[in-house]
Amino acid sequence: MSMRKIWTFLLMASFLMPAVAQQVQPLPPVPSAPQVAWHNMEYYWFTHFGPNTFTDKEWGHGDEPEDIFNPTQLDCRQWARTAKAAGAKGIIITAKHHDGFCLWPSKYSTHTIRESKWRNGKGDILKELSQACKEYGLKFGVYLSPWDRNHPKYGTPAYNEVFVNMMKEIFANYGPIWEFWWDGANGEGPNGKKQEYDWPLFRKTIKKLSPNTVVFSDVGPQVRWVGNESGVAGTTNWNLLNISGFTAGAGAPSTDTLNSGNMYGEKWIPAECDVSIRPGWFYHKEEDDKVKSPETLFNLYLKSVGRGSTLLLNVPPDRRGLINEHDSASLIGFRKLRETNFKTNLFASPSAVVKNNAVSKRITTLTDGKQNTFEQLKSVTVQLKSPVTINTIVLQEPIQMGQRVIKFKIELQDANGATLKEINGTTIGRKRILTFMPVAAKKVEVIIEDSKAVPLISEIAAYNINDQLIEQ
Ligand code: FUL
Repeated sequence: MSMRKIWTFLLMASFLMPAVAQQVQPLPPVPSAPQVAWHNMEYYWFTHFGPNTFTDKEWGHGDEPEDIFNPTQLDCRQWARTAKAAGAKGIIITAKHHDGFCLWPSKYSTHTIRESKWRNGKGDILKELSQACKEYGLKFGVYLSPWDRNHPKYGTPAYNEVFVNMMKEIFANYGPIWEFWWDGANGEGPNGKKQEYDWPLFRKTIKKLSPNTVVFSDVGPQVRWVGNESGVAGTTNWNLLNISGFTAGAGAPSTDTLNSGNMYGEKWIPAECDVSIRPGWFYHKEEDDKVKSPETLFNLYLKSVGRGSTLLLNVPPDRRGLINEHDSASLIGFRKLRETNFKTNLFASPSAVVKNNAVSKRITTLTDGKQNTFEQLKSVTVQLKSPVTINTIVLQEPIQMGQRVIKFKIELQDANGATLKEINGTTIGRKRILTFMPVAAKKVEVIIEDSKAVPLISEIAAYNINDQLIEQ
């Protein structure tokens, strides 16, 4: 072959090669496989349950008599069934809140359900819920408060061992545990002392017991707090965080930093949005009429999952030990809103042609619904056969390759190429959902204006959701 022919061949080959950027190297830090799986869960439950449910408190003092805990019809299968029907992917239960009361018969405490009259001291909620989650195909997670207002050893080095032993007990008897939740709160114990938590020991313990569990605290190691309890991630949201010199609790980075992460953060520690369906974390009858509506929950979904985070929605069982009717009605409504409004990707329809502008080639990767197929591109154009009413655009990065996009722009144009709307954004991450007042667009262009490395996009989608769900 002559030199000229070789060049022609190479040039042809480069055009024919799939634009899927298989050769692109991941940009560290990247998420671990359990972290990718965690991101993909999107929405799951928190369940606050314990003596506070019966005393109407939010923070028990730790001196509540064990018999106060007495659900009349407890049924963890009803919780799991409701969570499943509501489209949640897992449940994290408060095995021990700040009052120290254990929802399992721990050997390392005398303030547990074993000491209560409930089921003659033979009940075990962690056992029942972990089994119910398995039955309904839900992931099971555990919240364990280091702060303990009951334990006599709290405030002494021996308490760190107690905490470690409790974790060992939980992993041994109720695993697999997909997420473990360390609350950073650190107040006074029964003797008026505060505890010096041995975080390195706690971390080492879980890593050894269950390396695939994702562990939450203000600073990870696998999942971080989003910096507020209202379920809202930053419009700029990096999955990266600098943690050197920081600890969970009072030693954590500022809430602003937790909310938006660090663009050049050293570790992949994404934000989780925790928020309650009610004003309080625990069930209080007087809040039955203050349960968040399906529309409010949908809006929270946009501000958490739609900003590259996950939604940890607290649904507290009532005094019967059941998910209350008020909550389940709202949760089913929330599911319906998600399903009906995100049913049809208008960019995937046969009437839309998606082109990577760099190679001017029609591509289907971006609308195949797969996070692991992606395109290397600076800009993409979607040409619609006839004008389509759009008020929502969804973008996704293949996060397994690292988070890259710093700034993007979307232009929606009419049949004459005139700009109808321009949307500017910063990060994309796992999923970015942008809503706006509807326009009838003929052409949509997404331009990646700045990125940390070669920009990669895995999915783009457009919807025309119910206008009333859009905040102005
Ligand atoms: C906080 C706790 O003090 C609240 O009671 C609740 O458990 C919330 C999720 O975390 O730190």
